[in-house]
Amino acid sequence: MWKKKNWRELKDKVKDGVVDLKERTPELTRQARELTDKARVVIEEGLARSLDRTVRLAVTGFSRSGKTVFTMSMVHLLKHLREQPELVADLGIGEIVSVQVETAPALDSARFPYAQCIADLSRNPALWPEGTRNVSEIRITIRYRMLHKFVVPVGDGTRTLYVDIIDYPGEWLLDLPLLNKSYAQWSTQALALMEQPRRAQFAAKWRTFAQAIDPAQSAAETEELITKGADLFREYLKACRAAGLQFIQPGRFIMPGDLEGKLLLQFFPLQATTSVPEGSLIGELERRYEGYRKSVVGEFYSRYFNGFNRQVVLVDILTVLNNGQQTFIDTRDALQEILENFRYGDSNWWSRLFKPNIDRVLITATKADRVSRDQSPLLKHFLEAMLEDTRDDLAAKGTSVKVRYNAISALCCTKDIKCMVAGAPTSCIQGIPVGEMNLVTYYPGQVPSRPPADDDWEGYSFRDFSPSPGQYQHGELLDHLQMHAVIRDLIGDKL
Ligand SMILES: Nc1nc2c(ncn2[C@@H]2O[C@H](COP(=O)(O)OP(=O)(O)OP(=O)(O)O)[C@@H](O)[C@H]2O)c(=O)[nH]1
Ligand SMILES: [Mg+2]
Repeated sequence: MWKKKNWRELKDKVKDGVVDLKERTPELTRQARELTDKARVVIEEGLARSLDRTVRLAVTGFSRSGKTVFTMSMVHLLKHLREQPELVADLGIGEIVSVQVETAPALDSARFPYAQCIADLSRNPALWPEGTRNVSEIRITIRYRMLHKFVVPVGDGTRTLYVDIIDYPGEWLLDLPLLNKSYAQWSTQALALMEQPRRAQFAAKWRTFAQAIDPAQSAAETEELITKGADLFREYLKACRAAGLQFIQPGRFIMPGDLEGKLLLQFFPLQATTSVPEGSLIGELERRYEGYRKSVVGEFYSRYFNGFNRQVVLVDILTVLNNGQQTFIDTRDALQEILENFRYGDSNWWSRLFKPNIDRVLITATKADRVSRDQSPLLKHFLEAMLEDTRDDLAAKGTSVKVRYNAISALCCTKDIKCMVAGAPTSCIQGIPVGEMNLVTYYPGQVPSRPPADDDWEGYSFRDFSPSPGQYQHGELLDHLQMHAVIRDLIGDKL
């Protein structure tokens, strides 16, 4: 950017004949235009925020819950708003002037790979997006005119709404609660978790290792010991993940992003038996944990997780049911812990500009197309029952927080079909299971409307499906379930 000094130097050079202003004119014009464009964007964004026309959406969900597919679907449906007149009418918009899918709001952050997701989907066979390994952002800018029945519009009546979405590896979500935990608190919780029946088997090696070390021993020459402990702890977390458990902290131990092999990821939980002496092993572990908490977790969350005003919580209920009761308890507890760490409540004019709160939360069961459409209400009821404590907590946090439940499919891979099961006409589904080539028709079983009783957890096996091959090659709209309701709930009131 040009500073006063640059202009002064240029003026002197022109005066001395060193620079021919005519030659420099195109470059100067370009720079002036760039500055004007930047100023316009800053003013427009500020205005949009003060007028409450910015949606910054927190897409909250564990690994494989469906965040990337949800983001792709949301971007796609907003990008093609004009082709969905019933949604436009529902939103009360008179006319869509333009919809732009823009580079990330912050210039130095990666852009969400929307085009790649659509290209993969258009292949034959179609591919799901890969698991997310790093953070990316996307902004959709919608310019529109309202239906003005009684009000005379200002100017040509064009308004702008910004929708910002951030995608990230689900594993990192569980680092959020670490922000409020000391090393001692985290160690106590991590060690208690290891005693749960499902986890104890995976933790055996690490525990044998931990029993043989003295937390008070000198930290000098313990590098090898710390590396070994951290590796064993990582192995334990990976085994938990492979078994479908979700309460996995620290998240970067299993999804390191660009921290692979860094010293910041070399620590493990330990409890002090006596007071911690200077220069002890446990003191060193605490120092590293604090480094991770502040410079990795703190940085990430202050950069990306501030300023949300809307939240969607995605839960893959069907996979939870497949994995059984321990996974259910684990997922529920992990979700509750995470939701405690977002900011909820009223957003007045001032807080909207500087410190927004989340005033709407949509809790959704994802991948509802893995069962027949008539089972969507059951998924919703299950989710309500699973998170009933959370709903009460949210209600206590801010009277104006609106919490809704829903069951969606961001991208439908099946269709409903009636078939005879045990002599009776039954709602079945038809689709291509992941890893297979041909369509199958099958009865997926019944989703319970509440978490089952202790001895009723076995026997669920809801299958995964692939998107229909080549279906989206010619720019067709993505097939979805209830995504219009999601859009209405999350942005409808901001237009
Ligand atoms: N049938 C069906 N499957 C879905 C849908 N959305 C996601 N899936 C499946 O769930 C998998 C995970 O979805 P993603 O969107 O990649 O999950 P994620 O939350 O981004 O996962 P991470 O990037 O690992 O955090 C996909 O590869 C699909 O197999 C859906 O609407 N319907
Ligand atoms: Mg993802």
